[in-house]
Amino acid sequence: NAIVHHGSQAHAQPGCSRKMMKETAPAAIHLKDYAPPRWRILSVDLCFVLDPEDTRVRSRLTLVRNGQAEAPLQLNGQDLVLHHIRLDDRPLQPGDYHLEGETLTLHDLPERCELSLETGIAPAANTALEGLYVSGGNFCTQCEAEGFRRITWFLDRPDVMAVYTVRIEADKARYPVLLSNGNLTDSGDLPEGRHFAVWHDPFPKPSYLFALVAGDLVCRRDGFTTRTGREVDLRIYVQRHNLDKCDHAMRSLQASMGWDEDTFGREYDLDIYMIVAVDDFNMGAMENKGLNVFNSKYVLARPDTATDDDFVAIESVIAHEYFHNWSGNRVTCRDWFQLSLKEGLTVFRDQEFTADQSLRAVKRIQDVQRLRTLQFPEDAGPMAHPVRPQSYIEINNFYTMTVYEKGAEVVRMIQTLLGREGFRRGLDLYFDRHDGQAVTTDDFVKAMEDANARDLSRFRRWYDQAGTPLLEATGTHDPETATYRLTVRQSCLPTKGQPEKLPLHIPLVMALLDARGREIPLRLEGEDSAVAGERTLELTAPTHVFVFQDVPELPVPSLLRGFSAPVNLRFPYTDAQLAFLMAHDTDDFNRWEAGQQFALKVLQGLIEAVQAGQPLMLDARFAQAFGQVLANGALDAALVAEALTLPGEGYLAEQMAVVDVDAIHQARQFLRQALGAALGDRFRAVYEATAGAQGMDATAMGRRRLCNLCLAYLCASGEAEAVALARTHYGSADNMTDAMGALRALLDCPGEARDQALAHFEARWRDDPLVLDKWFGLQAMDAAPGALDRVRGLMSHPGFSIRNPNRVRAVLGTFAMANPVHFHALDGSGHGLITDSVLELDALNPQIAARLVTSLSRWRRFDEERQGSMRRCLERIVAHPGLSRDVYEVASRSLD
Ligand code: 0A1
Ligand code: ZN
Repeated sequence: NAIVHHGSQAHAQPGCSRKMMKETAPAAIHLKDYAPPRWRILSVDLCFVLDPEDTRVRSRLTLVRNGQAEAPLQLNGQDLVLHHIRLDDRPLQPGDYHLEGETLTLHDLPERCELSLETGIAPAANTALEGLYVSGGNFCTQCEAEGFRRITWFLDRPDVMAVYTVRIEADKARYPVLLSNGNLTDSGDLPEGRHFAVWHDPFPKPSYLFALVAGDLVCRRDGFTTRTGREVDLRIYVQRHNLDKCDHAMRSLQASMGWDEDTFGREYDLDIYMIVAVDDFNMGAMENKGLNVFNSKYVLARPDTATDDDFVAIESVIAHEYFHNWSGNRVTCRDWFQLSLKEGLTVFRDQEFTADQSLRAVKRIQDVQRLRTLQFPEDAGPMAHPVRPQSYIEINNFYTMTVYEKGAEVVRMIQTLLGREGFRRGLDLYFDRHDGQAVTTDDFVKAMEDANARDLSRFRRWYDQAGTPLLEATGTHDPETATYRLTVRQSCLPTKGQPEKLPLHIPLVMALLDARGREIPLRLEGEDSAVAGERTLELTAPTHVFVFQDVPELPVPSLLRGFSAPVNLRFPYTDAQLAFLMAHDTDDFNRWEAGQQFALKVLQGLIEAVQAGQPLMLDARFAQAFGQVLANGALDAALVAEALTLPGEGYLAEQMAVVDVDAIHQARQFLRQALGAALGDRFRAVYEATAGAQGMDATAMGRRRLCNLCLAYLCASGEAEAVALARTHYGSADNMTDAMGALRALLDCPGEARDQALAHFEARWRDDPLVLDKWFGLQAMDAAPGALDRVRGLMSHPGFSIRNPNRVRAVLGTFAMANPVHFHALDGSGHGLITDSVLELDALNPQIAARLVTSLSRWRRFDEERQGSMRRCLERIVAHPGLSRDVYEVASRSLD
């Protein structure tokens, strides 16, 4: 790196911190204000001289003007100390540039020039975990969305793409491994026990994909031969004591690479692919080109330390980051409003991958549960925003369920409308047309249209309209004419800033079932011949009437099969029809859904009974339908387990006008206990039949899931025998899934068995932070009295640290999101604990603090007392001096 220093004249100026000045509310950024960059950066040479307290970053940028001659160059920077600056060969003095707040401005530059900078940063003091920071004594980076500006001055926006060459210098003993994106081109020793490495990434990329890692790491190596015969070197870097927990991640990576070739024709493009696991990470993982950085939770797994769900989650996150190499890196986002361009598409891709590795229907059920319990509430609350938001204050707040999960649903609907082949054609055209570009969601839809000669103009509204649409369907049968009239009406409640909602283009996959559960061939009025099986109705208007011909008797409609659109569906099914669909629907997803809707009706009745002080009774027809599923040996165990899982308390809360956390909890606990008692023998029999499954394949995982579910129902019944069984289950568990299954079941059974198991678990795993998180989480969600003290106790456990995002999520996140009865305690103590923690955390890590605030944002959904308590907490947060933009945005939006 050829930057010349001008020694003692260094003019150090700390950049403005991102904390707000008290009187200025931070400004929002709007999509409508997007303008192309006025400068481009062709190449970047970086040199890092690493030191935890004072790292020096020298950069040389090759700049070219892009447009108007007068336009100044304005670089972004945050918390940087500027030591030197040179333009071409000329050192600049403070009068030659303008440094204000987070912008460095230079006027009157030539068309093309080289700008050299030296900045100083303090990675060890970086608790926000954005930019360059230290985790476990090692250096790592996180640059998405706007972390690169915490490393050096730059045009830190995704539509500025440059070729990077990175030199890293560090102490060799402390940091033997030096990594960055692309290929290693040089390395060697330096005086005084230091060494260096030079990495070059030939693919132009936005700064958010930059990565650097330096530390004392070991790697698990393997390879992959691409379909064109290129050998790719695969490496997973971890701390030495974790080397025996990388096999599953490596296999997942290889499977992902093969799947993307087979399914979408996408081949990897560099000679090396590296993954680094770090313990302190705000999100799940990051797709930096050729050098993914992962939260260690999504890498490390051994059957005795990770549950089956962990194994599946690791496989899916590894796949997600790998798939980003095309959907995100080769074709990236023009601006951050387009975030779903890469995230919605990549989530869709990873969902499909997981569906192909296991049981498709089970994967679909789990994805829909996730969407309903996390995205629907977001879309119905004060943080509601379209898949493509119109404005934001802090982009980090928009890595949301809406951008990710609803965004994936939007992509899935395109596939449903175009068919798999049509979708593949569209995707091929998209990658072909936009390779190496930074584009918009419109460009994506356009490629889909062009490759299929289809008009998706009304469909585009999915990107711009917030809120979950409601479909209200009714059916009438006319025996005289043998016709069935299906009427479907769509609507959507207003959301903030969008009082009027326009009709959307919605694919409604459906079938009509006869009395024996067979699909009736479908012929609509005006059509010549009937088509067997299901079909996709396209809704584009507020109301549609579909008249099906040759329907001799009243059918049972199976609607929204496979959850073909992210909507709420209402159809006036009778209990008998729901029981029929539970047993006979030919669509696996809808068979599950019928059970959920039946359970929902039953639970709603119980909630009303609790509220009215009436005795609670088990619905016999529901118990019978439930028992039949349990007895159905033809079904896959994983599917049975899904069918026997009652809707969660959060989903139930969504269905109520005023949320009553206590009544919901009591009703659901009653139903679990009553089912456990009524069907005890069957649960016991299925428990015995599924116990002891070996291996990590989908079948074994399904059996363990069902086995542990049976155990939980048996324990819910409260019988002493069941508690003994759970104790044995825990004692003999040779894998984490069964150990956790037993603990979870015992959680409902206060007593010695439970206390002993929890204590044993803590003693066994206190030195493994990822495993200890499970123990933290279990107790944080415990609904037994005294939760607040328990949570405080967990926060003073030696394994807890408020600086580590995983620990915060395990204790505080779980308490706020999965312990409604105590989080919403009437005395406001739960709200208060979270509020205190938010403020403490905000000074350290604004991103994580802001996530926690969302638990308070839907205060209007509760009774007056709880509303008051939550609102006062939000007001206390907003009034707090020195608040971050992140927390300010969530808290203030929640209040207005
Ligand atoms: N792009 C990553 C997620 C991610 C986003 C932001 C981060 O820091 C603010 C970190 C990771 C993904 O989708 O996997
Ligand atoms: Zn992603």
